[in-house]
Amino acid sequence: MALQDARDQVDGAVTRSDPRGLNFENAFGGATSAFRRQYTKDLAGFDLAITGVPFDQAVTHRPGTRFGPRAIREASSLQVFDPPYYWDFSPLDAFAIADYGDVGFDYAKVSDFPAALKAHIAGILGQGAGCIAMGGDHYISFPILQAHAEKYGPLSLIQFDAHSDTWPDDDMSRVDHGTMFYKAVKTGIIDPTTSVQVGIRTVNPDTLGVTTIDARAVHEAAPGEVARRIKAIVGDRPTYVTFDIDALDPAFAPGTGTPVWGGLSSGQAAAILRDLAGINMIGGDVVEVSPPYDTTGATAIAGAHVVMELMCLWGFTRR
Ligand SMILES: [Mn+2]
Repeated sequence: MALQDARDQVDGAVTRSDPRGLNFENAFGGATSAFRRQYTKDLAGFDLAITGVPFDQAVTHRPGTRFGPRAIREASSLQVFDPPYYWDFSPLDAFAIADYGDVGFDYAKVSDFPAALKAHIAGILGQGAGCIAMGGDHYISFPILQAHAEKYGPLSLIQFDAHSDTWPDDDMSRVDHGTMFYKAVKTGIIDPTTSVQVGIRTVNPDTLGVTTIDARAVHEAAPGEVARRIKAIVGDRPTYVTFDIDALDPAFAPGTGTPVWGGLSSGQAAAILRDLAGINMIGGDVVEVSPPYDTTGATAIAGAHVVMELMCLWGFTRR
């Protein structure tokens, strides 16, 4: 690409005519859609939609993830010049990918939020596109999983996380980022026997039957071996991948609400995600990126890398 062409290319989020392809506009300027993809709610002709869920009212400790989608979009502008390393294709070239914008909701009507998010995701899936979501706190995975399960049936879950998020929900009504996978198991949208949590390093004696590969187990095995164990658990079943950025050690992702030491390095996560290629991934999310605690921007950059890896995993079997 000639420098002059690059100078001509600006605001690809609204001006690009081809939904496929890399993007060479200045990383520091222009409208910051996710990966410089076209902003649209009309998914005719699109394969995959990236959407933001700026919701952080379900946290137990520090808020701030409502600013996550915006920060990940900005960080993603660094990842559109080249194909992703380790992969033999670029999802940005191989697929028509849209930035579907954010879910709309009334911040002061928290009880209305779950239904609003589920309908938002169903609106994407109903147009025949896949969906990758950017949080937001981890509660958002529950309405998103509900929408996917209505289309695909009970799902296998791969959850990267410091916390199990399977704490009991007394009347199943909590909007809580620590109980949503309890509800997902109890309501049958997740099959615990074919699901796995990776990077866990907080106590929860009842895993509800979900396999745990805790942080120490990750550290004591090669990334490729961890990926093989995960793939053996989910097999070829329809699988949803949720990546809580606090799966990474606070040294790599300090900008999150409930950090715990002893976590995965970004290098371990990158290698594990790459070696999951071939799973039947039907959707995914990255959650808990909290820009107010992300003083260097490293957490948002990690979040954008995870979204890229999720796009690769989604696209690997669909090329
Ligand atoms: Mn979590």
